[in-house]
Amino acid sequence: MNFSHKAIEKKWQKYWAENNTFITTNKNDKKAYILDMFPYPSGSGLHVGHPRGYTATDIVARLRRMQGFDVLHPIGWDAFGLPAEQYALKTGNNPVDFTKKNIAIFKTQLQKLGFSFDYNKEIDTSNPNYYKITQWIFQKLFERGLAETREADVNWCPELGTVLANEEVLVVKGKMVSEVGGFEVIKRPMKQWVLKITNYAERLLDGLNNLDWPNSVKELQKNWIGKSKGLEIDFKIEKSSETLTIFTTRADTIFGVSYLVLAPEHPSVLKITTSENLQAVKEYIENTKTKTDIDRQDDSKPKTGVATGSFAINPITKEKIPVFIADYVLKDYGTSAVMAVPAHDPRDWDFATKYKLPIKFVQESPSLEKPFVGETVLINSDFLNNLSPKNALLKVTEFLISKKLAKEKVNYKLRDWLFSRQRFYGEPFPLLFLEDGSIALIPEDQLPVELPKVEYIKPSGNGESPLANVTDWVNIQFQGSKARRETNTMPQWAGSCWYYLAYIITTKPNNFLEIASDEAFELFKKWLPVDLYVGGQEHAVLHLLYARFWHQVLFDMGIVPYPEPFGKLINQGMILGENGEKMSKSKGNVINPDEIVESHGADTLRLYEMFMGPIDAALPWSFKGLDGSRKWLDRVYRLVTEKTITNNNNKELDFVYNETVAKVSKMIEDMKYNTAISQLMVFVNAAMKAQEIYKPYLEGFVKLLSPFTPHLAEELWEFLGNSKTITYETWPSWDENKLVQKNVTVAIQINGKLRATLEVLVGTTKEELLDKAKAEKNIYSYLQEHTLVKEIAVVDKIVNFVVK
Ligand code: ANZ
Repeated sequence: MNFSHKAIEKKWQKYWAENNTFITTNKNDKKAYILDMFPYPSGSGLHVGHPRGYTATDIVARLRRMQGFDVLHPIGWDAFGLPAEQYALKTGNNPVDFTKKNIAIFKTQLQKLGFSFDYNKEIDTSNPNYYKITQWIFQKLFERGLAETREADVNWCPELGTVLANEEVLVVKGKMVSEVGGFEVIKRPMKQWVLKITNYAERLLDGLNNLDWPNSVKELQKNWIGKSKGLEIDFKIEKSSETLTIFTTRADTIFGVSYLVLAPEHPSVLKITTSENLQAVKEYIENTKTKTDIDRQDDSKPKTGVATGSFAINPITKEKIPVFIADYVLKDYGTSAVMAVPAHDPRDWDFATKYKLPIKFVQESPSLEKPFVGETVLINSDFLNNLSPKNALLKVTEFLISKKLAKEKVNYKLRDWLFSRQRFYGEPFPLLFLEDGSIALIPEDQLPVELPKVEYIKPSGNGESPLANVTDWVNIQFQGSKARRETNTMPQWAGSCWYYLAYIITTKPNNFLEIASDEAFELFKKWLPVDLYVGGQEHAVLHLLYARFWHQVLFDMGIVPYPEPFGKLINQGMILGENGEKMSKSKGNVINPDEIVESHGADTLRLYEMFMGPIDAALPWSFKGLDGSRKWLDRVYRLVTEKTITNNNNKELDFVYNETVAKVSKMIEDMKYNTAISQLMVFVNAAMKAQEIYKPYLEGFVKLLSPFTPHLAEELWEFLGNSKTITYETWPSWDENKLVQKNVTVAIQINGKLRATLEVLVGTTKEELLDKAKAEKNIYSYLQEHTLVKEIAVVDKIVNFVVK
């Protein structure tokens, strides 16, 4: 008989909820903090990609409980966000209600999948109790000088009268236009909050060394931080008091410099531009405003620029070289000034060939027709000749520094974090702008600063947040003076920067201990760092870097005891459509998990997604595979409920059982779930063939199965005569001795008379013994000549054929 997944799943979900089965315990020395990247509760609900990561963590959480660990396995909602706001703007609704509805749908979906989350720890980043602490942390960042307002460039669309996020801007023919309407978008400075994450660049880099993360993610963070060691070298401008400081990592090429080039935004540009060149320079500067940095760095596009009319003096060769401006030099990197060496830098080569500037090779090069980037020795470089680039760099660095013409400099690609959004649906900033221009923090006992409860939100129309419309919220009296609130809100990243800490101090849903209390500190000491963190690769830099940054600040404040939040990280691979393409509504290849839970059951979905292949690989969905998983579970059900169970071990399954326990235990540790399931299948095949099954082996098998398909496992556990949940049963152990496969001699008899012997592995099954015996030369011919009436096999002992 097959089992009814609907009945079983409903029964056990109810049991778990009523018995609070997965409540976080605090009674063991060993702990496991198993964390999923919490979802954004979007209107479209859960997709089949979610359960892949969630099942992967659930398996470890369930294993750890059975191993006697205290387990923290929580879930919550990354609930502020643009889609809810956009939906609200479109429909004239309030995003708060919409988000609540979505959360309810998501939660039901998760519960139907049988994840062992402790729902007492449920959090919602848009809950005022939650963002009270987000705001408190922001105030601490402010007090520590890590948050400040700055004129920062935003994407301003004059036609729409609003600021746009980068994601809302397209680049068409090298110009920025709004995604909506295709109107021109320019960069415009606006007062914004920035968080000084760059102060932590070195520590964010350093900390990576001790993390058990995929190398690809570490590399992405390293590149994002982008540490670069080089020199700042001063070049004097001819007939002027101006000096231009450039940043270079290749000071060894200084004999090959043929011009200097500044970003159009460099502050000295207009000071050094001659009157003849002023017009062209100004036009070029205007034109640059419509370009994105990505565009400026696109090396497939021809380089452009204009001369300033001024000349600089090479501090070593004393040569006179022209000074240009060009948009391939970025304003926010280094000193936004570059010494150009066309022979050995492809960008400078393109520029120099276009504008017919001299090209001087200073390294031995295979061709003079293209730039050379390599390790050959220096030439045409006076005291650097014949040195390797590395040694030349050491020598010229020493020389320039001793002459006070340069200083060593480390630059980072990492930029400070733009922390303002012109949005309604985010955390309000907990501060006020006073009349005298100063900033006052809202006193701690008056937090949170709640979002105003408005019926519906409308855009402000002037580039500010819709909150600017709510004038009686914005303009208030504060300590006898007129004050204005910040109308921008925090970005969605804010709430996810500390949610893994929130779970630890959650006393009941959306209720928290004071984050800076002794009690909280003790709990942080117990639970941190997160032992396993699973989520999508798309968070490799932003979320994972921002959260590490906040964590390091909280560490400096003595609020958390360890410097890094996430010990081990795994990125689950994407589930593609059956056709191998990314699932998307427009392609019509989206699989709805609710339907699968209906038709095949949650256990089947869980098992199938874990059996698909390695957890970090992108793999296509297959209904055939799904059916196969269900069929196997039916087989498991029959095995446990229909086979004869015995309390005497006839040793038949000794080897395969112990092998299965050993392998599955190890494979779960390594998150090799697909091979773990294969091994469970090996056991089932062997057990199906056995005459009867030793009960402890069957129970052990059900335990091994339970992290993967918990509902069915509970049902079978109960069938085997147990009255309590399997959740806290002891994980099976194995007997090393039984893993050594020993040979035994098995006698083969015909009509009771010894005719041959067989050397076989201990535990060789009856079927195999019979097959092997029949293939023995003597026996084979004997059986050919007679009629077989009966065959008997006893494992490890004897085979007897009765013939006529
Ligand atoms: C001379 C030179 C010769 C350079 C050569 C490279 C090769 P990273 O590793 O990224 O730090 N550079 C400096 N500031 C820049 C800016 N604001 N925008 C665009 N390019 C800039 O690279 C540093 C190199 O990038 C610097 O070294 C400089 O060009 C350029 F054969 O100086 B180099």
